[in-house]
Amino acid sequence: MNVPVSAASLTAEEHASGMAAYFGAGERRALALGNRGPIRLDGSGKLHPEILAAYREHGFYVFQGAIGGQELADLRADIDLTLARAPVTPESTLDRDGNPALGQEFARPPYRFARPLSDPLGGTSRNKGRHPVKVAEPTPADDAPEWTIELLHGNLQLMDSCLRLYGHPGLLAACEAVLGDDFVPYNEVVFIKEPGLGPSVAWHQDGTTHWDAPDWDMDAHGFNFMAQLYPSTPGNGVWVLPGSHRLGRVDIRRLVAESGSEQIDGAVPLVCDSGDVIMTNRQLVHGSFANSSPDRRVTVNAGFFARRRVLGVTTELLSGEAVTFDEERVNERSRMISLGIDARRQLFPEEKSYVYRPGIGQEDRNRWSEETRQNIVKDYNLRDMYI
Ligand SMILES: O=C(O)CCC(=O)C(=O)O
Repeated sequence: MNVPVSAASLTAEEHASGMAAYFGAGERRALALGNRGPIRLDGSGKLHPEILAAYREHGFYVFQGAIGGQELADLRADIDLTLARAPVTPESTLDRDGNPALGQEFARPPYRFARPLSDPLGGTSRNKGRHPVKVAEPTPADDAPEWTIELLHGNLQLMDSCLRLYGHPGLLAACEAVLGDDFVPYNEVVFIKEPGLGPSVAWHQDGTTHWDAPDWDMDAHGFNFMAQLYPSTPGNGVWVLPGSHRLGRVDIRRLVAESGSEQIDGAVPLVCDSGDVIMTNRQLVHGSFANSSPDRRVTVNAGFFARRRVLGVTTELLSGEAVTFDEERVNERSRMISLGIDARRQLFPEEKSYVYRPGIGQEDRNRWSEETRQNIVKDYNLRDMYI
């Protein structure tokens, strides 16, 4: 059974069984692409050209084992603590133990809630209408909570382990290979898909600014690192249409119509193990289905852009607010990269740190300490950039 678009009143079990054949075929295609392996750098610290070539061809690359045992454990523990301290409902100021919830000290609320197994975006005008088609919303189990947390905003101020991961030398070398050595940040969020609860993120392409630029190219809207704290499976993971990052704006409505359902032909799931990090082009057609599977996914995202695609650019944020990314904003926001590198160096002094070119000579200003936690890290995400 193919799950039809906007299938009404499917149970979670019916949803899962209706997707099973598509999931199996997609996973086989994903594993045959040849775009996964450990981070490989040459003698001068540059990303191996074969990795870059595979990324450019398919629009994503799976860096296997990029996060080691203790680091992975620290990230999981920080996520669990952050979730334990969340408000119990979107309006509440108290956590599940009746204590003041985390996040009220930050200008931007860190928690985003959704109804279990819902599709909050598909077919709506939200996010500048970039999710044109609604996907199936299975009915959650009778004992499901009213709300599930689907997203955390501002990882670098919420969790020190995320700040240290942000300074990962191999990942930053990959970033440099794709975007140049003066790359700049986008944002940092965590996608959470609890089993039987996680909502979908309907098919979309992320970028909304440079599609018609005369110098548009496959890297015009940057990429996200997606660090997987648990295995990413066809049921809980992000799906992408390989190579679609090279096509310009894609007519997603047409793709769905031609495929006969939301099961877009040729798409593959970003399957991988815990501790793997996927570099995913933001121009890929991608999305994730309601998590009717028994498996949790927690993905720590950190996005990056080429500086020239951001500096001096006027655009609209997803909220519709107009913004210009002037030099002060770009430079101040980019200090988080140097801080992440320093935070990592303090915990792993034996590891060779990545050298971020725009931060050279600024090291003393960008030391990670309790002082910089207050005056640089706190509310850093008010300067998030978006194109
Ligand atoms: O992690 C997910 O489920 C969706 C991710 C996504 O759509 C994005 O990062 O743009």
